[in-house]
Amino acid sequence: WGIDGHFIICRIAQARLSNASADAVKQLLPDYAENDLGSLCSWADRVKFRYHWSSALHFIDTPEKLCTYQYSRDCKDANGEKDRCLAGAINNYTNQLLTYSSESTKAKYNLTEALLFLSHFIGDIHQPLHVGFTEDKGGNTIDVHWYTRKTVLHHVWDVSIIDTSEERYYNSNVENLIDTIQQNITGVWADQVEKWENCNSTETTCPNIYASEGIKAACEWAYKGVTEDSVLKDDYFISRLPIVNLRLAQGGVRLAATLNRIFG
Ligand code: DCM
Ligand code: DCM
Ligand code: DCM
Ligand code: ZN
Ligand code: ZN
Repeated sequence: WGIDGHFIICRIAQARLSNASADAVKQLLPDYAENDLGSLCSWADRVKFRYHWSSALHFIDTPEKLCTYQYSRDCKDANGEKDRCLAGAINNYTNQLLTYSSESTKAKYNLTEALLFLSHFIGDIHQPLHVGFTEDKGGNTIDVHWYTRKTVLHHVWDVSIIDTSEERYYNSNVENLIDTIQQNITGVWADQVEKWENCNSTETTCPNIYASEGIKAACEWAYKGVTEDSVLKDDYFISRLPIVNLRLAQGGVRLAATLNRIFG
């Protein structure tokens, strides 16, 4: 996602925190963030160049056309480096944050950075093309037109669909889009939310579930009907926007659920 996608997910999440985790997040955020997790939700993108090792943690590559994800195949030894992918990073930073209440182990980690990485990566794993195909780098090598503008398919899903939605329906105001998603979470999606939150297990977070949904959505919605130099306009926008809104909602709900399990 771009800045707005991450901002939306962190804002939705922070409003759903338990008292204990709201407190922990407040303690971990730097003062200049003024207790707004959304304002630092894109921090992980800004440090890609400073922390070179982190750039491979923003995505998962899966084999062309299979439309499936498997941790052992796609992350465990990705690029010859153990667990160096988006799902491995989510597990890693979740484990780091679990040391928060233990004075003896928390000093090993920078838990402010761990919170900012985790908040960003639970967002990214809900962008379908961050769990795309190796061969096209999650849609980065597929040239398309978004209406009249030249771009790549990956960017359409990171940024363009959200931007066009904000311009067309929300008076170019991201807060209005957040309000609508929050209304849907307590409205039309209310009976699914508990299922989104749970991990089907005793795990603190479940990136493998999020990633499996992601590659499925990438095949069914993002890649579908798109070829090199496709012109994407209203047909694509109108049919894909509900998927983008759903993934933003799930990202926010699951970030909150994960933080609530971490901090109790
Ligand atoms: N790291 C991470 N997530 C992973 C693997 C590594 O955040 N899945 C981070 C933790 C270290 C940093 O990479 O702070 C540098 O690791 P290394 O020294 O192994 O390059
Ligand atoms: N790390 C982790 N999970 C991973 C990979 C790395 O928690 N999947 C952590 C362990 C160390 C740091 O990153 O704190 C350095 O990683 P490594 O020891 O793999 O170089
Ligand atoms: N990306 C991805 N899959 C890849 C490579 C990159 O999803 N195999 C993502 C990371 C960034 C965007 O695409 O969000 C652009 O990547 P970069 O800046 O590395 O070109
Ligand atoms: Zn991206
Ligand atoms: Zn990212």
